[in-house]
Formats: sequence, structure tokens, C-alpha cells
Amino acid sequence: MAAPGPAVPRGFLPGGGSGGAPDPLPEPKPLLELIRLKRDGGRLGEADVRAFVGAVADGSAQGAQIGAMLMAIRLRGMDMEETAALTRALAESGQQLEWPEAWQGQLVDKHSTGGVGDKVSLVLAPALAACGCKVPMISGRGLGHTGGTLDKLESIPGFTVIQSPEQMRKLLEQVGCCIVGQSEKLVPADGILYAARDVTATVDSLPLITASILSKKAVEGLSALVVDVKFGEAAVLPSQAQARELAAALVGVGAGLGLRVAAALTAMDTPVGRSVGHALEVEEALLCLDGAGPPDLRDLVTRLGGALLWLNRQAEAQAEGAARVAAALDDGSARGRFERMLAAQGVDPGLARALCSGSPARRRELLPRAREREELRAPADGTVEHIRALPLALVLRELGAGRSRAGEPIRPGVGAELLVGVGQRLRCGAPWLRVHRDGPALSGPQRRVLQGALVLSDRAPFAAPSLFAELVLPPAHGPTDTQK
Ligand code: IUR
Repeated sequence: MAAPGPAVPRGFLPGGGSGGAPDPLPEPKPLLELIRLKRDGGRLGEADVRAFVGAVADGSAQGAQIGAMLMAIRLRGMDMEETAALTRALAESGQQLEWPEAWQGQLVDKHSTGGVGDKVSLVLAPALAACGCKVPMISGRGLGHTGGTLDKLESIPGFTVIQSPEQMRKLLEQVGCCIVGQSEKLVPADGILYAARDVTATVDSLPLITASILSKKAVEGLSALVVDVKFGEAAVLPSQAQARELAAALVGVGAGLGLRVAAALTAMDTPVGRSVGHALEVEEALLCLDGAGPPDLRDLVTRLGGALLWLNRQAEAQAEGAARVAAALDDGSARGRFERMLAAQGVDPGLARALCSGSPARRRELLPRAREREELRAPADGTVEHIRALPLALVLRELGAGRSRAGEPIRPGVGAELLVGVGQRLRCGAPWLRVHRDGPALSGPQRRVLQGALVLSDRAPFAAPSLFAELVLPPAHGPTDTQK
């Protein structure tokens, strides 16, 4: 269902708006004064925002000052103009990517606000390349309890996420897609703020999320972008209303920057698919690239891809775009692009081939594996109502599948396989979760938290609903889509 075009989001301060008068304060103030201004609820002008981001990028801002400014923004908010200024300043902290004229109209990307078990980017980037798009995806690492696309890809031996702009261009020429990290050349200031937000309880700030995502996309020189805005217990923003506010900001600020952005609201209460954890998620992404795998993952990949092809006017409707993405999964062309992307980003070509054409058992042998498995059993008969992603992710983080401090190494083989899906019947004593761990057996509290993730009911078995809830489009885009 297509939602109406964006209004000014409620979480943003009133008074802003694109196209306003130029910044009246060209002289930047000292950092301390800027922090005080925002702390007291004032507005930062373009020059102020640039001064802050400049100090972040050149290292002159102290960690405490960065944290204080982030918290001031988290508590006081930013209007649309401030958010657009922050987006521009972050984008300009590094290099703008430039592409051949002939690629105009083909450059697209998808970004997610972060989830548990969300391996959509691993599948969608090569699928879109197989549909004729160029996808220069600048992705992120795990944030809080949510997983990161770059960390997942790094579980494949040899995969290199740091690629120069020149290398990215070669990858797009040869493969059609790449998945890379921000670096000293690419939006470096976002890298610093992203890590600082993770340790200062400022991840869930609408303007900070908006600027972080759009700055990375602004340098990619895209013609269309779909952002997967997750809501639910395990999302950065739990409520659908907040997710709508963020969606409106992304679409609105994006339009102000000349970026055609749509936002898909998708549910993040249960994990996406049946696997959580880096290497396990790569295996599941490969299954989806085989044209198989869990239906909820395939549904999300095809709907997001369909929305993007439609937004970029490469399909007449979302459903038509979704069918093209599905065909690329079923005919092996998306998997072929994935194999080429792995080889072009540092994976031994023999390993890339074996991973892409091997059986699931062979893939498991080739990817990092945790030392032990431990199963949890259903405490009663029942139908699976929910498998709560948040407690699952929190325990897996303790076991080494996530970070507690920026830069910490992760254990790529640690994770969990869900042995049942939402809506299925489960017998008392039947295994429902297989934990892959490197360390000692799960502690009593860890088992209790994990068992609390399984929510059973007396209902009859049912078909799990799609995770895709709504699509927020730029006002100029129409006609209204027919697919939900
Ligand atoms: N992805 C990003 O690139 N930035 C963010 O702030 C979030 C997700 I949340």
C-alpha cells in the first residue's frame, strides 16, 4: 500500500524547511558554543554544522565534545534544514563518487536501518545488478544489537570491504554491484559519528539516522534509493509511528538534496529468515540466491527490489519489478553476480565458485564455523506466535556475534538457527533453536532469556504474514501501486 507523500515529521523541530533563506551566520562559532547552543534548544546554521563536522573529521573535536553534541541533538532534535545541512557536511567530508554518463538512470541502492537476521543487501545488490542496475552500495557495520552487512561479508575469507573510488568504478563496470564500507575517502565523518552514537545511547535520533544514511547515499550519485525502515521490538525505532516520521524525513530531506528516495516500513519483531549470525546468514543469503530459502526473506528481497525498480522507472509497478527480481533469483543470474562480486572483492575465485555452486553442506564447510552446537526445546505444545528477535540478538552478542565496543572483533561462526517458523505447530520437547557457540555451554540466565524469545499460543497453525507493511513515496511518484 502506498502511503501519502511526506509531511514534516513530528520528531523534527518546526521552523525548518528546504529552500529557506541562506544561513544568516556565516562565521562558525567555537565548538563549545555550538554544543551549548544545541543543548539549550537553539538552531545550528549551515556554517555551524559544517564547523562541527569539520572538527569531527580533522580530529580537533574531543570525544567528549562529539558525545555531548550527539546527545544535545538526540534530546533537542534538528529541523529539516539542519538535517539537510548535516547530511551535506557529512557527505562532503570525503570524496564524491563520479560515474560515466552512460550509467545515468541506472544507479540505485537500498539501505536498512538495521535488524536481526537482515541479510537482504547480500541478495538484493547482485539481484539488481542482474536486472541491469549499477549498485555502488556503501554499507555499515553492526550497530547496537543489530547486525551489519559488512561484518557478514567479512565472514567470507578474503572479502575486502575497503575499496577506493577507482576500485568501485571497476567493480561496477565488471560486476554491476559492490558492497563496501565507508573509509577515509568515503564519508569519513559518518564513520566517526556512527561509532560514537553506538556508545553514547544516541543511535535512535531521527535527524542523526537520516543524515547518516543519506550522506552515504548522496556521495554515490544515485538516481533512486529505497530505505528499509524497520519498526518493532528489535528495531532501532520500535514504533511504526516513529518509523513513519523517519520515512518522511528520509524522503523529504532526500528530495531536498536531489535524491529520489522511497522508504519501506517493515516489521522487525522476529528475525528475518531462519538464521542469525554472520556466517550462518551468508549461507542463508546463498540459499535465497539459489531461488530457495525462507519465504519471508525472499518476499522482502523481491518487494524492496520491486519498489526500487518501480521508483527508478525501470518497471511499471512494484509487482512487475518484484517479478523481475524473483526471476533473477530463480535463473541463477543474481547468484552469478554475487560470485563475481566476491572474486572481485578479494575472495579466491575457486572459493567464490565453490560457495556459489556448492551444496549447503559444502558451503558450511567453507565458511567459519563455531566449535559447538546446543539446542533448546519447546517447553509446551503450541503454535509459534513470535520468535522475539531482541532477546535472541542480545544473547548472541554476549556469545561474540556482536560488539560491545567499537572495533571489537566478532566471532563469525557464532549464531543461531531457528528450527521452526512463525505460524507453525510445535510439540513439547521438540528442538526449536540451535545455538552455534565457541565458548562454554549457555548459562542458566542465557537459556532463560532465549526460552523467553519463543512465544506459543493455542491458535491453529497459520501462514506467517509478510514483513513488508507500507511504502512511503516521494510526492511526485505515481500512480499508486497495486501491490501491498
Ligand atoms: N544505517 C546507517 O547508515 N546509519 C544509521 O544511523 C543507521 C543505519 I540506524
